[in-house]
Amino acid sequence: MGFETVDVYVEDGVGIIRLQRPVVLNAFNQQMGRELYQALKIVEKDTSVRAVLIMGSGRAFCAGQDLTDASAATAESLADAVRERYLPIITKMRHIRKPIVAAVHGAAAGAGASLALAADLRVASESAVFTLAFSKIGLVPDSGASYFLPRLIGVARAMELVLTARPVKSAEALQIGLVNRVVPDDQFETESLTWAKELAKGATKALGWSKELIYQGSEEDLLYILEKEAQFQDEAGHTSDFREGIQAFLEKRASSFTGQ
Ligand code: T3D
Repeated sequence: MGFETVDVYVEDGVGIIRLQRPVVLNAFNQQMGRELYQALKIVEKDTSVRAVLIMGSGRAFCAGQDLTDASAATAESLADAVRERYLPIITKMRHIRKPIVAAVHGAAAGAGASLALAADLRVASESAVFTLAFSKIGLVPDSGASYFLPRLIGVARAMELVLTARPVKSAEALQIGLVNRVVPDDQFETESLTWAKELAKGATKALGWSKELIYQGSEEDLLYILEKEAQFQDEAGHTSDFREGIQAFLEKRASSFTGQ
């Protein structure tokens, strides 16, 4: 695809988005923010894409805001930068009805950590390090970090990581629920892609609705969610993947889902 700071391509049903500013550990400048958002729109619309994998290039996932860009910013422009650059990306990730995996190797710092937190699932390489780096430069968590972090790891842990900006290695990240899986460095790319490809073979519509239910389930009241579950179950019950799932069960074989 014709982007400079982000690669986007499809492999076996997986829309792979790779951040491409390795010299600065894939730190976000304006262009990368814009191009990442466009890449997300592409994988959302492409019906051949049934799962999304976001990863970095070079030796890191993403070092957050490009601090050479931010140095001249005023408080007012920081507000604009956060609203205009990060808000569309984070909300788009939340609303894409396909599973999104963040594959984190090396550093995930500041808004780079937030980007990983906004994904539905996280796989980390053994040497990955997460840093809620905001307070180190006198800023507050943004790009959804203050929303995602306490929901994933609890308020006390989130508070510590934000107030101290202590780097968290992948073993601890797994133990506290910051990531779902940790894989050896030399298998990182293969394992991440394999997981995304497995997700891409799922009953895509049901997975998309499930994603929405799980997120709303952590925010809305029970009655609202019971009704929403009923509505989505009705829609899921009309998909060919549901018919295939039942047929496969009856025939004692693995399902072959098409995403329809
Ligand atoms: O303006 C707004 O929109 C406000 C929003 C802010 C949201 C945020 O994300 S705030 C947090 C910003 N990020 C950081 O504070 C992290 C800064 N980076 C680091 O602390 C370290 O680089 C790491 C811990 C991530 C990795 O350390 P290390 O030792 O592995 O690598 P390094 O040598 O520090 O970095 C390699 C190069 O990348 C280096 O350039 P050089 O010396 O080789 O020319 C370094 O300057 C550059 N780099 C790393 N992070 C950034 C960066 N350049 C620009 N911006 C960065 N964030």
